[in-house]
Amino acid sequence: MKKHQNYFLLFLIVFGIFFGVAPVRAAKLSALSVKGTQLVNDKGKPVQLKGVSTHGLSWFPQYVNPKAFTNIKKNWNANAVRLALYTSEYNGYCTGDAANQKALEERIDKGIQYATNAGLYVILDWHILSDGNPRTYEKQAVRFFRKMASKYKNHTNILYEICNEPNGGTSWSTIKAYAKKVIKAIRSQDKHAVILIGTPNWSQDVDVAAKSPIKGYQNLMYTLHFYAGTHGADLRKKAKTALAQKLPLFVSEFGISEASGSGALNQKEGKQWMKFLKNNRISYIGWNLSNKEESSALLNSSCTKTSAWKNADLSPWGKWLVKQF
Ligand code: IDC
Repeated sequence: MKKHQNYFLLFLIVFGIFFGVAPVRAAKLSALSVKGTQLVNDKGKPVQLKGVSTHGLSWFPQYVNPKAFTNIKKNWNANAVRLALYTSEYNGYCTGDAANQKALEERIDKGIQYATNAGLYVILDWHILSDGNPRTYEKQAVRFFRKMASKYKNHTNILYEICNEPNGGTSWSTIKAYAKKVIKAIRSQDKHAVILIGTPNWSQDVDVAAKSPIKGYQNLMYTLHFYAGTHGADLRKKAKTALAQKLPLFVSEFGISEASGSGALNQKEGKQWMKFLKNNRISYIGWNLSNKEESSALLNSSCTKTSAWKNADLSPWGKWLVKQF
């Protein structure tokens, strides 16, 4: 080989290292697990996830983009994003046609990719709501989560939330029967990922779940949802009861508006909740990343930007939440 060819080869190698092997990609996040009631990293240190939830992926797809997710991490200082996949409402995963289902899965794939590149944990949320009983679409859930867990078993940054908010009087034993099937499907592919389980009465009755938690699996947590405009000390009491019984809690959705997603913000009650979450190092995810005209939207309804938000683009709730991160 001639000398100038050697130099050229050397140039290629150095160029390759700088631009190919080491692109601007976030380091792999620590795998999470559950120790007692606490979420911990791979060194056993407590971890508190803090982040935002998308609105329904069918409703507001525009916010699933790389710059938005980088903004969440870098400008807002959050470390997690929740992808809300409605099952029933508004082109839901289980009520829309096959093309809609495919589009939603592609959006999830992109969302996971963008979150991973941004260095965020990502919660894949099976957002049951008007379909109050998770068993309504149990078969679809089992198939969906098995597929996702198989695809993403090598990711260390994914948490599976298997039923947003059971309601309509669905009992804890019914939810448990559902959860066992879905957990089994996930564990057939991924032995470790943290799984979040919804609780009765719109994920409020954690005290009921605490009396009879799911046995035989590691890394399970139970969800507690609150809206400070509606829920206060009474609901915190349920949470305290559950913690005292060693039930691991995760606040995968909350707001300080009323539970309707609208109405006045209650910042005072919101502060009480944040104190409680901080003291107990409970992870929390704020609802919702959109500019919908409702007080639980994080962006002003006049803001049409889908990333690079200035403080003035945030709604009063958005400003409040970002200060907590
Ligand atoms: C609300 C949205 C609203 C949408 C509605 C659909 O904010 O724009 O029209 O869902 O039915 C929840 C649910 C969450 C709700 C939210 C506010 O998980 O889907 O979002 N909320 O009502 N539980 C308690 C409150």
